[in-house]
Amino acid sequence: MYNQRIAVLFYEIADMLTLDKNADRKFEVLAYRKAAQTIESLQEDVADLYKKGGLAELMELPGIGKSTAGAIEEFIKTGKMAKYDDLKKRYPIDFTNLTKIQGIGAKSVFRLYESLGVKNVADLKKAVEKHRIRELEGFGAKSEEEISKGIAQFEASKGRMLLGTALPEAETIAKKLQKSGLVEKVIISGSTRRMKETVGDLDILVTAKKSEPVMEFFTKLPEVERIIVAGPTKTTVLLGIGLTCDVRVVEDKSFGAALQYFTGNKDHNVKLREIAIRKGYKLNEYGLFDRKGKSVAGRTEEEIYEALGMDTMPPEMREDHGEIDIATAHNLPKLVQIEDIKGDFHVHTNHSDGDNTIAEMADAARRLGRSYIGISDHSKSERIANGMDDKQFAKHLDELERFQEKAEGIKILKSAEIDILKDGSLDLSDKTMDRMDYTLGSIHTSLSMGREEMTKRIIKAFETGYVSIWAHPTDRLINGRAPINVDLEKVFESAKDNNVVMEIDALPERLDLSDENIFKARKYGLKFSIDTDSHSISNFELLRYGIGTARRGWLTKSDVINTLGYDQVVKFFKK
Ligand code: DGT
Ligand code: CA
Ligand code: CA
Ligand code: ZN
Repeated sequence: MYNQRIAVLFYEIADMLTLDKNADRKFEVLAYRKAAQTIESLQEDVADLYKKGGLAELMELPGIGKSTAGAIEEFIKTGKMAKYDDLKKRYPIDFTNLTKIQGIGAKSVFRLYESLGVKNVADLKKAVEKHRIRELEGFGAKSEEEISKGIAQFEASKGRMLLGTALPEAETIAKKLQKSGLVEKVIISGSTRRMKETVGDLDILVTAKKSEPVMEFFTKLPEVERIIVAGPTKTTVLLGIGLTCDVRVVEDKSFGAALQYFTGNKDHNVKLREIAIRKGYKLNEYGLFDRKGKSVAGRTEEEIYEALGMDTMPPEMREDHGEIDIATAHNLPKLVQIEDIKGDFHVHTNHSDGDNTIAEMADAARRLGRSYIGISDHSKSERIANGMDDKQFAKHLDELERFQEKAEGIKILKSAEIDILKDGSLDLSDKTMDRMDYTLGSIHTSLSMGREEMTKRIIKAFETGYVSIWAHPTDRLINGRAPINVDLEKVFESAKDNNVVMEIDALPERLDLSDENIFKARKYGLKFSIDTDSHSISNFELLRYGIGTARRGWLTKSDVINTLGYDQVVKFFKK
């Protein structure tokens, strides 16, 4: 899939354009950034769209204009983008990685380049170590420290890619293998199948009569940058998106065993193997064997788990968090599924920082089978997101009410994403909030506040009684920004007392609450909402990442309020 590679180039073009001091290229910068966002969140391969309808089809996408569509076409046809190459010659800087470091934006990259010659993360690290950054105007010791922390975080996360990038790529490759006619079964295993928020490498399993032609076909795919190890049963390549991918060809009679082996995380597998040994078996990726070496199971995963005396747990649970015990007791929970979801509580429109109108968002949600959405545009403190004040909200809510009356096939709930201010108060008046069906409370500013103060701030907001859902709770960005420092246990307790629902924001870079935190929050008996935080019509598709995360936290249908019908939801929030 080309999407991620194109998005990265567009982001860099935008960054490089900001550095052009001879001309005002603000609009061009915006155009490339917008286009990058669109391509990045697109679930369909842009090459497929292009094949379908050429440039015109590309220009149908939100934020894609003539020049960005042209650049996409050029990249699909030639694997190059002249505009990028030209700019790169002028600015030989590793923007992609430098801007991943917390505290560093495009502007500071340029300043660091001009004044200290910093071209990449290694240069930056040296500059920090020599304390060169604190001497720079506008930086100071504090930002040097922050950058130093950012570098450490960057290094710790290196090499792991967002599930939202890895999964569509894996699916594209799996689909192409399937279509080749050279394979029988194809399945994505490993952490991707477990829906882990980041993925170290892709693991694809296939069954085939002959393995050589499969590997030949696989290594020649346009997604592949170079071969790392080519073997008849296992081939490893580096993909153009910067992730490695293993393809293994297995025999049909071992398919289940291989799938089990390459799905469960290591600890889950180790435990399972111990249980097999206790039962007098041997378990490996080829099957489950008795003492004489005779195969007892192997064709399917279910066969293997059953022979070991347990039910088969969903892949998302296979992390050795106690799932083996409850599967043995035949007590597995029935996890929430995407089909259970009836609505979305976190949706932005062009009334704040979304791309689309209320009607367009409602229509897109309806087409995906949602029966209601809550429109939750930003409050005034979010100036960069065009947040609205009380007066503007009064008009906005009027408009939502008018829309509510005429909307067909979908119900609209009135809401807002309201900033929880530094002191724990909320960014809109009670009168404005009283008109809403429910509210989202979010932290967007003063993120580096100390633990105690932050905990108090959030609890104070909950105690106003005006926060229905705590949106993207820890405000982390995976591989980008650390979570806020907060005593979650205390906050969960307060949420329980004040009937605050915990959000699972489905955006792949957020997935917040995380699987781990959901696991903790669940023990307080809290309710959850799985929301897409959609800023454009294509974002609704990202729901599956929120579902995967919820399932990794073992949530069931009754834990999740989006599984309620519209009438039940209205009743729920009235309480
Ligand atoms: P990743 O790639 O770091 O995101 O995580 P995984 O879980 O995909 O790990 P990976 O690719 O190293 O291995 C794929 C699967 O193979 C993994 O889910 C569990 C299994 N596996 C890997 N190493 C071992 C091992 O040493 N023993 C056992 N029993 N299983 C292993
Ligand atoms: Ca893997
Ligand atoms: Ca692997
Ligand atoms: Zn937000």
